[in-house]
Amino acid sequence: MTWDPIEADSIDAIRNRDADPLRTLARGDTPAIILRGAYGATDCAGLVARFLERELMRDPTLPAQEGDRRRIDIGTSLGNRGADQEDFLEHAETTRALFGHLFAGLADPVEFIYGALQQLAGDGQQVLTAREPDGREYGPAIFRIHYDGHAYPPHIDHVTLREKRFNYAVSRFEHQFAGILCVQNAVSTGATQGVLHHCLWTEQIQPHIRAHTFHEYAQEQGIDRCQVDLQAGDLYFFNTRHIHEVPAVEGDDPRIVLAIFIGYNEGDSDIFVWA
Ligand SMILES: O=C(O)CCC(=O)C(=O)O
Ligand SMILES: [Fe+2]
Repeated sequence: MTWDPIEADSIDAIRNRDADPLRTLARGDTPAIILRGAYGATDCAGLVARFLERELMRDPTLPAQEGDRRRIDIGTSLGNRGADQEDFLEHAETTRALFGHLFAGLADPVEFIYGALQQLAGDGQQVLTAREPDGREYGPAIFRIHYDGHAYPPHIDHVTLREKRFNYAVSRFEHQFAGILCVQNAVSTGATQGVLHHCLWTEQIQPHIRAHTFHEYAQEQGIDRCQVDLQAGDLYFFNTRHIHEVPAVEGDDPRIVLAIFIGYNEGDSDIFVWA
């Protein structure tokens, strides 16, 4: 069976091809669901201008300084902040407050990404921001700004399998997905694009991840890969248990995405979203 993305320019077209695309993603039968050109290019440019205006990102046209970070986050990352749950939930509150006014005058990209996911899920499941039993919510989504030289080497994302965070409500989900809206891509050399490997993580794979030898392993094993070429306004979803990577950003245009993580169980009434 070939391993191809489910790709279209509307959710209806995606669901005509696959009536239950999130289940297909959970089962690993497709590398990605790709929605093309769904968020406006003008709004993408508007977001970048807004981040610069509010000094939420470093202006890439200014000379680089010693110690500049290669990745800037606008939002609250469970992966980075989850070690202290109190601090994480407090930080998430500031992100929600920021997102309450950051998009004024633009199409709300967080609402957009939640809406797309809800449409993919259909009526049987409700998409909502992840929350603890006491009702406190996680950060709803995160902008990530990646500058020249930033790369994600082959890895997975999973709250329990990788991060071993059993003290969060999202640990009940068997499957974790990511949703990535491309707000701006690096200059179009085509080099900086996400790659998904047709290989679900297991304990046996971990030594190759740790030793940075996954590429050799994948070649030996003849593992398929799927490169997802994105332009501003494209949105893709993938199962983060598939080994994946993003090669280094090249050039002065940072790669900017809006990212969410998604907790999914077949037949569960809720789909939880966080960052
Ligand atoms: O930016 C992407 O396309 C994927 C990023 C990623 O793998 C991650 O944030 O864990
Ligand atoms: Fe990832």
